[in-house]
Amino acid sequence: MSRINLGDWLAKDSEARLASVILDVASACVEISRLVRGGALSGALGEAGAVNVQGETQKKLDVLSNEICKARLGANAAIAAIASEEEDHAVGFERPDAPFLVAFDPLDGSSNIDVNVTIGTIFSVLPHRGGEAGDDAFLQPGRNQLASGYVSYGPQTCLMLALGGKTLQFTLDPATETFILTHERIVMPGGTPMIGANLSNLARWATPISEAARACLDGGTHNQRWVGSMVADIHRMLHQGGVFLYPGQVDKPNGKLRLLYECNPIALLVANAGGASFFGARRVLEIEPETLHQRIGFASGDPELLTLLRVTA
Ligand code: AHM
Ligand code: MG
Repeated sequence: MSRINLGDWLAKDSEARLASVILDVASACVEISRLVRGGALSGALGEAGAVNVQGETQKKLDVLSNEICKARLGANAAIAAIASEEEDHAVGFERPDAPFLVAFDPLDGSSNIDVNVTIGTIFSVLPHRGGEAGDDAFLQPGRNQLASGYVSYGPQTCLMLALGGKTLQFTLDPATETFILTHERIVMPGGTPMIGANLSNLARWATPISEAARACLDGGTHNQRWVGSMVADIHRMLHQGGVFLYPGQVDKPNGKLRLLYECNPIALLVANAGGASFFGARRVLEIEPETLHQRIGFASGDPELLTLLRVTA
């Protein structure tokens, strides 16, 4: 089998500077994957002793992953600024003419770090229109994304990439630490009766969706899966179908997940694979963001199952 690595694949038909951004994200993720693989031996487990802007206790791996991404992307002259779940504000690099902004969650699924369960890095590449690249520069709808994706650190380390209307998968070859193309086009299978959701929240979801989900699950027609790392739950869904739900709830009307660096990048991957993503009646990729760390309720996946679950009602 002939093997195509990420660099060669991007060199074929991507703009060179955008390709360099994706390659730098990928190489930051290779570095993070080494820490993840080493676990306690890397000294990367446990709490960092700090709290981020969202009021969440940071793990050591959250902080280390953020530093790795920031250093790697800050060295790329095509990037004007980055925004991270772990930074209060956008971090600009004083390059007003650089064409790209990158928003990321350096380590998604933090609650799974210390228990050896799949975690990931999520990223979104946006255009930079010139001038100062502060928080406001990132407040663009997800449809503007030039590329997005995630790397999941699981039994295999996989890069899912949304680019040029397609969702592709690359798998990290542990021997050479290069990402090799393994799935040229991901298409979500339809008709899978699978709901990915934290059902301990179901009683607090809005009525139409909670009733519809309860009917599916109590009726025995649908199955439920929940890893608790969005990258892992989405990875299952992209390959096997179904839906992923983290909707708004009575006590959290805007849900938990962040629009700019969690939901938008996933929504583009899912759209390219034939799915759809909503926050209530709004299509996620059309939402005009108001703040950098804005949260939204998120329902994503097989359009028919989303309709059955009345996510837009
Ligand atoms: P994080 O970025 O702090 O890790 O939070 C996001 C994660 C998602 O990966 C996952 O879908 C969700 O939080 C799980 O939340 P819960 O623990 O409420 O099930
Ligand atoms: Mg996250």
